[in-house]
Amino acid sequence: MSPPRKLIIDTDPGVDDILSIVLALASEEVEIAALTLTFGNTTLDYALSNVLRLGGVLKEHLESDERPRTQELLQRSVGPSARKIPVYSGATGPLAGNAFTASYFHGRDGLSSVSFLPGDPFPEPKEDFHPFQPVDPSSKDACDAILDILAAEPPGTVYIAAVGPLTNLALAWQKDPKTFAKVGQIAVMGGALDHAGNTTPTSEFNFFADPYAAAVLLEIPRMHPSLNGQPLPIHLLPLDITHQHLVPFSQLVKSQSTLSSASPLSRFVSAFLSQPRTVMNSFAPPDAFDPQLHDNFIAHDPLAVAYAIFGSMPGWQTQERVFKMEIDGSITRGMCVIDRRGYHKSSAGENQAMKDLKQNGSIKKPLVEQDGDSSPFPIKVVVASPGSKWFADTFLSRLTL
Ligand SMILES: [Ca+2]
Repeated sequence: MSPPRKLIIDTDPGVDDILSIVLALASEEVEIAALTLTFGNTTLDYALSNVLRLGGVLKEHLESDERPRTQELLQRSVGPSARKIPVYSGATGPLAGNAFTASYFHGRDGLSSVSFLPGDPFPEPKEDFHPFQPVDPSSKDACDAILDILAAEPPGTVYIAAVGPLTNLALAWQKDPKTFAKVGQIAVMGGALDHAGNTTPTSEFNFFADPYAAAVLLEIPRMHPSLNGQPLPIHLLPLDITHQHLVPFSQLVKSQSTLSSASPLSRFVSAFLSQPRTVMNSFAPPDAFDPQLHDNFIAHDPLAVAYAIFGSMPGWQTQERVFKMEIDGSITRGMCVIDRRGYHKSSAGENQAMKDLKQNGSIKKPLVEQDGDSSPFPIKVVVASPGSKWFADTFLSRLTL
């Protein structure tokens, strides 16, 4: 087997983030080069605390769970001789505009308030943070960590799974586009193209949280001098594909009667999925709750990380799409605006009213202006996976709950 691919996970943990980190830790196909943290589902301090809590749980899980499968999957990345994974803190808010979190869905701490449970059953480890090593942001922050890793490795070898707002990545691109362009692939969980939003009627959370950063990365002009005519290798996984990848909550969450005999990781996951499960269940029509239809975890971030791990497997398909980011619309912030009029070039369909608006200064995007030709690259969008059953089976078998 070839050596594991280096993977940076840029993340705002967050319940589905934590599950996606476990998936990567249990996958010998990749080596997590770093976790880079951003605001998003929660604030940055809770994001870091949640990762450290996961570290404590995984250490206990590996020590107490004697199943060969657990040892086989986790010893390499979590065991005592494993290299510690550096955790860098990054953006505390978007490139511009107001900061929002998703506490309504993920809880006050981003993990269904597990930090506030009586007796603190999943504490931050006091010492020996296996498998994670937090780095003081005053010595190196997430943006510089991303650039340093890319600078140190051969071009095209480092992949990034971006499962939070894109702020850290946009800052890294703006700071040093030439180094950033060495990235092998960026699997981005974000956006909604032909699917409804999940935060507003039009917008998915990560793009809503920092539409400016999304615009910076997704609207890079094709003639940017650092790109040598090639697009950044962004592969977008919007809600259109993540909503096709569900895992029944009953497979992730232990019932009350089996909880006491469950593994440490299973108890942790059961605790932090409580709020998202309640919220998801509440979306069902009051008189027609059907567990098969309504009691499912939507695996947004785990699917993006699965793509970073297994993306060369047969069954994945991509399609190029062209769209523009709405950055500050009063009701459409973070929307992926697709020209559905059938024109081939985004500018070809502009009418005189749009041109007048641009000329008189009513339309301006100072934060996303880039050098070079203004027409953006089409974005590669993931439209099919090896199957929702393949995904759920793989995900569950690697979680070792
Ligand atoms: Ca996330």
